[in-house]
Amino acid sequence: MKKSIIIATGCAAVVASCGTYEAPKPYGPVPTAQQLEWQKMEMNMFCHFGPNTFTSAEWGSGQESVNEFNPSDLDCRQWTSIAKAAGMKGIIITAKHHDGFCLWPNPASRHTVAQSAWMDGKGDVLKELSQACSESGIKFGVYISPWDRNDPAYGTDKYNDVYCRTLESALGNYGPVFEHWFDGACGEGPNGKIQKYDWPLFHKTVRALQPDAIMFSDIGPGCRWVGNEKGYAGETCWSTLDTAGFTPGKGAPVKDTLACGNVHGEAWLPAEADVSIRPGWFYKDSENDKVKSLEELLGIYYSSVGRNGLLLLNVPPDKTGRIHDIDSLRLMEFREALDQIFGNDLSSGAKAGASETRGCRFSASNILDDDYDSYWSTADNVTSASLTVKLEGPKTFNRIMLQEYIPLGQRIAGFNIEVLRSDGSWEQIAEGTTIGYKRIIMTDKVTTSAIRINIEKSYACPTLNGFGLYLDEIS
Ligand code: FUL
Repeated sequence: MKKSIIIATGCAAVVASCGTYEAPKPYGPVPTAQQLEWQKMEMNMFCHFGPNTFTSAEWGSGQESVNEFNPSDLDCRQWTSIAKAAGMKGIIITAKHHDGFCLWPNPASRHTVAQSAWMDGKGDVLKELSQACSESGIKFGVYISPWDRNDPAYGTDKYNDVYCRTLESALGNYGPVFEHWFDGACGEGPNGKIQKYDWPLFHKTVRALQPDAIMFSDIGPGCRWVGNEKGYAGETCWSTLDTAGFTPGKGAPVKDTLACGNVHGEAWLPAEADVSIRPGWFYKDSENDKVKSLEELLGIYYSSVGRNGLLLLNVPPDKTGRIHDIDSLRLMEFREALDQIFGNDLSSGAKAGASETRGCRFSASNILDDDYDSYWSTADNVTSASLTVKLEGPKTFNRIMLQEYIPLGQRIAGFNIEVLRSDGSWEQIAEGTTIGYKRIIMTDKVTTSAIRINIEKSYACPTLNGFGLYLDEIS
């Protein structure tokens, strides 16, 4: 009894001495609950599939016969089990690419699976895939190209309504859609005319049908294109972007801005890095020997997920309607490598301390636990500070992972990292600008028993909620 009283008294003293600070106020734009959930997905699979799979085109003309699309052995469960085994959390399918062919029986079009000979016109890829997704816990998303090289109304006001009826059919009948992909491409239709897209109407239509869907385009409104199709975000990567005066497509911000975002940008629009595992977006026999190597995939991972982006990796099904063995084997190697690298956090058992702390609720040790919502922070007027992580003993690593607590906004704009040398001095091994949801810093192999993170510049009191040290001996 006495013992417990003493312990209780001791605890009270600690609470009193370490302050009772409130959580920091959000800084600038912050993610919605849906954007946060989306960012935590980290890696999703893109599936380009359609008439181009059979004609080997990248951009179909829209004049293809509906019978070109004829997978001999469509197996969407194979796609979802490969995605799952690879650690992907969602799949986005090109339900309609620029050629206009719809992979589902879209009543707003005469150029769909329903008019084709495939499964006697009774096939429906969206039905198959959405079911396979819900069975396996993979989220289902759609790409529906506004550019349509087949629809006779394209290039007239009427087409905006046709496109909205297409959205209604695809988004209204297959359960929850986590992401809707608006391709910004806007070329000529079958009549040589170019469409003026009614973006506000398109957004309103998606929002009404799928209130939680993240809308992708060059400028959102849910997430932004990263500005290249190679799978890398800027080394500086703000999740905020200025969108006023811009449109998706030709009116988008310049590519560098899309890669880096805008510091103090007005909207929370995190970067999505789309890249294909093959040279093209659609499957081609001729590219079977050009599937990206494990090293290339790891490089893409570090430059996308490791730079505050989300990776959307395209793995196009082949003419049978299955993902080719070459691609799936490469994905399994990729997963194995990620598990090998990131399955062993060399900071486990470490102890963290900080030069500045916002009371014990926000102590440095919060960066070492597995709770996403526990984080380290400083008092409001403090915008630079150092965290020291003392390892269980000397450890050898070459990857350092940092996470900023983005529910309160992105704040950190400059940091460096030092390691403790055996003579007791500190040596700087890396420096950077932004952190965001996740930042993986690549260094040479280093052996040390302590590491120091110096936050040099932050637009409000800094926050960090995750930290890890890893050894990559593969890439
Ligand atoms: C681009 C398209 O033109 C490509 O064909 C592909 O779908 C890529 C993901 O987006 O804008």
